[in-house]
Amino acid sequence: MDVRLHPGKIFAILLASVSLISVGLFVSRQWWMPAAAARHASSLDKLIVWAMIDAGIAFLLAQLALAALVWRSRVDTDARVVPFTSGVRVAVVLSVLFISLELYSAATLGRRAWGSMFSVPSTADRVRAQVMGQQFAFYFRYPGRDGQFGPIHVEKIDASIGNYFGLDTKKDEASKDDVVVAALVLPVNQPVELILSSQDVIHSFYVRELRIQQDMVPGMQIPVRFTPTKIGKYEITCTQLCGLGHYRMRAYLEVVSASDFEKWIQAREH
Ligand SMILES: [Cu+2]
Repeated sequence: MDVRLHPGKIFAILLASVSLISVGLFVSRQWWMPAAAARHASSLDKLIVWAMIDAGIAFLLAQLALAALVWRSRVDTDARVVPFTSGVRVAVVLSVLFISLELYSAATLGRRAWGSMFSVPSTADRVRAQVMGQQFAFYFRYPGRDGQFGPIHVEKIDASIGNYFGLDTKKDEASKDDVVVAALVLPVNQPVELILSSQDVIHSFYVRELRIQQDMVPGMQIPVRFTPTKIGKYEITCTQLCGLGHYRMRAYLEVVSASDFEKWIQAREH
């Protein structure tokens, strides 16, 4: 008996194994996102899981069908190619149905996830901070005891003296107690509002655990509202290719207890 495998059969086995293993890595969560740490994250995760299941099934079916066809194929010199004309209409109708169903469910789930992030009202009880992006760092400003952000004077922005927000602390009463820092600290389980801007080019504010990724655009003040739910230290990275130093543009978000946050902010307000 000839036990040698035809190269086509080896290819079919390889294709099926690689497909099954790569889907298995996602199903077993070997390749997965870090645990979520914000209230809106569950609706976003649901959307991602749904998209992964949907794409995973389609991927697996297509790859296994291909592997099965390759397995069965023979090298026949006198084989004729048989066109599959009668199947075209069925294939088109099924594709249109499948894609419509996909778009409909993605839009329904997506609308909910989008709403949980961007249709959140700006309430007065939110902890507020401004985030300024510049090549290649993030800076954060809290309004201080008066709850007011002092005005930004663009001509006064000067990183060399640490005036990242262009504040005039001599003239502007509201600027005097503003707290400007290089790390973001937030209290757990309290609604937060961050206002994102940029000094130079487009940057992006990305925290994996918060499931938040928002561009920071020069000339715009973009609000991001969320509630952190887990104490911990999370990396903030710039995910918009913004120049030669893009790779080192990052900062840290520390989510702490309400009392630790009070202590931290009081030590800096003056
Ligand atoms: Cu950047």
